[in-house]
Amino acid sequence: MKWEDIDYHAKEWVKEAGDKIRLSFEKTLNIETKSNPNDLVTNIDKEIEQFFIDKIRGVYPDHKIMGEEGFGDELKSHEGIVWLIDPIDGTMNFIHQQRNFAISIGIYENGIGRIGLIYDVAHNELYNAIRGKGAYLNGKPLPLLKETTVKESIIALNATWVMENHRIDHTLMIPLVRDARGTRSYGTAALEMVFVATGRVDAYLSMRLSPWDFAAGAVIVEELGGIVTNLKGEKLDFLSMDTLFAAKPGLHQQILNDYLKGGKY
Ligand code: 2AM
Ligand code: CA
Repeated sequence: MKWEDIDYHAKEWVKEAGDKIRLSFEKTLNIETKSNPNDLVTNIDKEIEQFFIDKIRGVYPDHKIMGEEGFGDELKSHEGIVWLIDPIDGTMNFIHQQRNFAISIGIYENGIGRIGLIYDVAHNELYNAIRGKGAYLNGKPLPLLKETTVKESIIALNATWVMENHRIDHTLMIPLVRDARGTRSYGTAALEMVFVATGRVDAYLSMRLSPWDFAAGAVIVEELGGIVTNLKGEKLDFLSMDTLFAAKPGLHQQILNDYLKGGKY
């Protein structure tokens, strides 16, 4: 019952937060930069994170919170129940497009993902999974993922990783892009994970993400039989930044063996 109760509250709060974000479209945003001129944050990112923290602390005072905007707790371990919150994933899209962004909430117990919620506010589409109980889009069950191969795949990745960059040897990415049926870039890790979960894309790769970007998506993708690791094929620890590689079964192994092996990530 415990997880159903937490899921019920989380869904109510996510929908309320979505209403607040939709109302903000009518107002002027206050935009600031963080680590670099393209790393953006708005007053809405901060307000929504604070909204979740107030709600969680009111009902679950013993739960811990890791939020992108830093209003949560300083976590050194995943002991107990931890909420990993990105109030707006895809902030640049939120600012420029008012779409292609999402609220992302993963709820973990002792490091194991129990609940994933990703709310595509602009489309009013709520994706959720409770570990072992299936994954859903607006309450409708999503089918399990089927195996596929690179040549039949659409792969989501950012074009910057195929250009010379200081994170990976970009020449490793070129054969993958060439052999795939197509590539796409959406600029929101949470929705790109949801696109893997729904089969709209077959794999998603990123060179640098934070736990709140992929915590919810990992629960949803894994619940449907997809595989989520870093680019080395290792388990994620959900405490530190890492690379990310989510894909359908079969395809995950093929890309790891035939394209990613030997790279430094
Ligand atoms: P954000 O919008 O919540 O910051 C864009 O390709 C994706 O990468 C988005 O999910 C974005 O999340 C994330 N992202 C952007 N800048 C980042 C950074 N400096 N560190 C980690 N993730 C980042
Ligand atoms: Ca964010």
